[in-house]
Amino acid sequence: MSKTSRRNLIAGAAGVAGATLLAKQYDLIPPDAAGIYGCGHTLTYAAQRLLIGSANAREFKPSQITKVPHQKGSPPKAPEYRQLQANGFKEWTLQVDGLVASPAAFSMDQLKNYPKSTQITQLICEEGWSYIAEWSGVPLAHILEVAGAQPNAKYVVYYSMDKRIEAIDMDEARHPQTLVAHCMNGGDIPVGHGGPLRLRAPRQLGYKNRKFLTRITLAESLDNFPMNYKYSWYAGI
Ligand SMILES: Nc1nc2c(c(=O)[nH]1)N[C@H]1C(S)=C(S)[C@@H](COP(=O)(O)O)O[C@H]1N2
Ligand SMILES: [Mo]
Repeated sequence: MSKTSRRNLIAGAAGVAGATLLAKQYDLIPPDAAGIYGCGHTLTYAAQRLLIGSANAREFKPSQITKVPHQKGSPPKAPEYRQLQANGFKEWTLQVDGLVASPAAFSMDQLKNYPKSTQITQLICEEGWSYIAEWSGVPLAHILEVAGAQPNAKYVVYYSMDKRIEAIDMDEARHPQTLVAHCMNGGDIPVGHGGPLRLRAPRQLGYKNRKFLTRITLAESLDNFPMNYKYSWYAGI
């Protein structure tokens, strides 16, 4: 987008209606735009996407890693999870489907053999706490490439063993810091932090960083997914 169009959008922000129109023009209407908070969600998403673009989340030094990181919630109660855990998560798979050329189930071994990226980043919960940790895993962009993401895919919807569902747009999905993480602080991801597999999107708030990742579906729209919009769909920091 040109500098002029950016300026236009920012100027438009003075009037919500104007900004919403411009956001629409640039395809920056978030999927939870409807309802009372709609205008606010649209402004946050459009403004962040245009101003921040592909900026990286801040990275930290090893000495800054939090000694005892906060663990939120408990591991999935499903017997299936316990069985997989008892076998060292060797049988865990990541299903990739939807708008891809080759739907597939990736094993942990396969994922561990893909290119690996490491980052020391902060996980920030909307409740007001945070921690810094090292994460390693496969860039989600690589998995999208292997599976053959179709050009009409607009969202990556993801599922976890505890049935929670989340989604990010393709910009976030292809951002080099967005990982399908299988390592935390140099070892396997502990169960308390989402082992064996977690979506790590350090530019997004905690709740977008789903633990116990089981499935990724590419979609053109979120209309037919049971999304939970308790929090804003776009959680850029
Ligand atoms: N599957 C799953 N992932 C989840 C959650 C959850 O309840 N289930 N909670 C989210 C929220 S709100 C936060 S803040 C982080 C907390 O991660 P932590 O336990 O590593 O601190 O996990 C996120 N990922
Ligand atoms: Mo959170």
